[in-house]
Amino acid sequence: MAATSRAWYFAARPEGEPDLDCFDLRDHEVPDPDPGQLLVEVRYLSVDPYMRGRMRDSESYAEPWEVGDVLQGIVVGEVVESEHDRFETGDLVTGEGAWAEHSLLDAHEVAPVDPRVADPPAYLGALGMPGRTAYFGLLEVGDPKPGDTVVVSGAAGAVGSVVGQIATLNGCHVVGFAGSDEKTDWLTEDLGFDAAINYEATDDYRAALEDAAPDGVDVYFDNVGGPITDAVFTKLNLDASVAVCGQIAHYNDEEVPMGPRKLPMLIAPRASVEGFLVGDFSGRFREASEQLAEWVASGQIEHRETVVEGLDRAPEAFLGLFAGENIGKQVVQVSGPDA
Ligand code: NAP
Ligand code: FER
Repeated sequence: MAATSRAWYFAARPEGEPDLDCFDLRDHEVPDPDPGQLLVEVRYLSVDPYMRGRMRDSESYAEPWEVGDVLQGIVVGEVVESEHDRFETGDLVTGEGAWAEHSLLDAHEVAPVDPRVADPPAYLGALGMPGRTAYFGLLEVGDPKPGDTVVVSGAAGAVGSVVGQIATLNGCHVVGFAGSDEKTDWLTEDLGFDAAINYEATDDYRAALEDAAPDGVDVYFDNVGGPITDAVFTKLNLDASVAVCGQIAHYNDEEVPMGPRKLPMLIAPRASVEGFLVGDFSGRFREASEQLAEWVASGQIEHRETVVEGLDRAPEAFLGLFAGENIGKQVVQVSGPDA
């Protein structure tokens, strides 16, 4: 039976900072699932920085949204109708769906959610795409050695908080940049970071880094770009590596900011700077998911989600990413026992 569901539509492309006018909440008809599809009741919806890229009218790693489209994102949901023999009604799954109460998912593209390993929203964070990004970006691109100093920006976010903890497990000296005392306290008191810098409370990032990373920087995991990255570039050690994961400080820019940049700082340390996409490692997702689940189940990696209640607040949750309102992974609870 086809379901009627409220869903968020893309209403207008933003210029600069997006706002609530970019979004429109309407009813839509969800068709019956075709063979190979699952109809799910959405429990949790992920909002992610890359979605800002999908609002642009230009091809990138993610296909642009067209005005009038239902917005897409990774969800955790409960199967209410299955047209695939691997899944049955009542199963919890995660996969690409819609910003909606009900969504059709492709059964070949979903993964099971096991609430015995972690609460379901963790499958959008440490046990989902952000966790895998941290795992491959740090271990394969950054490639730290025990004793190295690893610096991560956006350190209290979904990706950054996992990066720092994996670096700690690898015997590194770990320093994070984040935007509040509550965040830096979480990093040093709960997650085992050696030091954390609240960049909103200091003007001199370079001096703060000299204190936090007295031996210089061997690996920089960059989630943000901008002036934090400029400061880290001045402290790179010989053969340092920079893993460029994200540049959220620039996602709302309409023009590439020009001016004196820090590339000369890469010459003497012979530093390598490498961008990557988590999808580059899709052939190894099972390995990452198993390792992350083991670390989470054993308590070696802590995870945290900031939960905004209600589908109607999804745009607000997305916009909050650019104001640093989340600690850990930002999710929206759409339905469920406690919604
Ligand atoms: P997140 O870190 O959970 O959320 C974004 C955070 O960015 C905010 O909480 C905020 O924290 C910080 N931020 C926002 N504007 C900033 C600015 N102007 N300067 C410094 N920090 C700022 O998001 P996430 O999902 O983990 O993603 C982190 C980064 O990784 C993003 O750039 C994302 O695009 C990227 N990413 C890349 C891949 C890939 O495959 N390459 C995959 C996933 C994510 P503060 O309070 O600290 O400012
Ligand atoms: C992001 C989330 C995902 C991002 C990139 C990706 C640069 C890439 C995903 C893929 O591999 O397709 O925030 O920012």
